Amino acid sequence: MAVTRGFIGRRAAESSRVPPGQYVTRDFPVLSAGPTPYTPLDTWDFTIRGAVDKPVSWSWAEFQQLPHEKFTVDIHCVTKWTRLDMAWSGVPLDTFLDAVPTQATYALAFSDGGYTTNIPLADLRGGKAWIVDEYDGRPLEPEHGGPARLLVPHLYFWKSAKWIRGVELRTTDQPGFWEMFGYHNYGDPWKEQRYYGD
Ligand SMILES: Nc1nc2c(c(=O)[nH]1)N[C@H]1C(S)=C(S)[C@@H](COP(=O)(O)O)O[C@H]1N2
Ligand SMILES: [Mo]
Repeated sequence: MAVTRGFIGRRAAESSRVPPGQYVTRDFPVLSAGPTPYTPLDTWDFTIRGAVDKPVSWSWAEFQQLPHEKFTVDIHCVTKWTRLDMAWSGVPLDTFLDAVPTQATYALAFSDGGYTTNIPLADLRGGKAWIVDEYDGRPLEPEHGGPARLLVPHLYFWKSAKWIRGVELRTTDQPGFWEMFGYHNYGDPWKEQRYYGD
């Protein structure tokens, strides 16, 4: 029964990667709170602002020239789907944050269309978060946040702001869009921090 054992072994290995209350899907659902914005690349920029001496922006061309990392991670959505081994390419947030001295400890990501989400600044540092512009070897599709989205795979997927345009650095925490509507302020999938009070 070597075949069965191998099959069960792979399933067991996979299930240890699936947080409580989640199921594995092979789909890539689209979840957007509003219409998909289409911002021309020649007007796109990415800005670090807020608790900084001076805001700093990168144009699309400048962003393209920054060293990109290819990486594969599991994604966990609060609506309970988990997708394993998603392959992305993007620029680590460290690249931007290292260029902008700050006393801030909180961040509020902001997007075209008005979506926001708050994340402790420490969770954007240390190679744990990226601005991604490629999924599965192709430019990120507009429905999934193209031209570029935030990716914070260790938190529920609502923290990965699509159509991102920048990060506001803050000395006080400011709840974002879903956080104001009752989602958990932090959103750790391994602790099932889905909603306020979890
Ligand atoms: N700008 C923006 N980013 C967003 C959202 C949104 O509505 N607008 N939805 C969030 C939620 S709730 C989820 S689950 C994921 C969904 O990403 P996907 O549509 O690529 O699957 O994006 C997150 N980022
Ligand atoms: Mo979501």
